[in-house]
Amino acid sequence: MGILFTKIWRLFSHQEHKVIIVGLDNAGKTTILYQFSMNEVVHTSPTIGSNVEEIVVNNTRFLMWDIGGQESLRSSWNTYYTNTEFVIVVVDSTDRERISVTKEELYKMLSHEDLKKAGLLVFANKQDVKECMSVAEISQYLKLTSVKDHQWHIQACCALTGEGLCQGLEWMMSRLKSR
Ligand code: G3D
Ligand code: MG
Repeated sequence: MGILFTKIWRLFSHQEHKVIIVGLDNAGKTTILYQFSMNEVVHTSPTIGSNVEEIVVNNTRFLMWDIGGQESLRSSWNTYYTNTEFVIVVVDSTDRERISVTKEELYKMLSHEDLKKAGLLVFANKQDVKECMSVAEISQYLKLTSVKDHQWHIQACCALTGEGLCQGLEWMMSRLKSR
């Protein structure tokens, strides 16, 4: 009964799902957010802040926060965590030097109390660039298979063309449906 009620409530409450887009500077976060809002299926609402967009896909509303990735800003990521349902980590697949920094930030986030229930979507971005790291390489560097306490998915993409982005959204939608 409780579960049924929750499902019906969600259906009628037009609940918004909070998503944060994180990753190091230059990874492609803002480009991804911009692509999502351009490709929006139902309607576009105006940007609330300089880097927040409401994305509506098949009546499912996502509020997506694109958070600055410069070193000085990373310590404030946690102020965005409350009620976050999905964390999108954007990886610059050409940036082999800093993948270890991404890994460090990733595990710091996953251990945060406020993100205990959040799903993790990793975008391996810039797949159009020759000799970039593959999804398999990035998974291995980030040790994703050791992540047991969060649902996760890694998706190859090219934010410039939008390739792979819909598949990432579809994964998020599938997680919402399975609840
Ligand atoms: P950020 O918000 O994570 O800091 P941006 O990153 O979205 O500002 O993107 C940083 C740079 O990477 C931008 O280049 C952008 O065009 C580029 N970029 C983003 N996604 C891709 C991609 O899939 N492929 C390639 N080749 N480049 C990408 P500029 O030159 O504007 O700084
Ligand atoms: Mg940006």
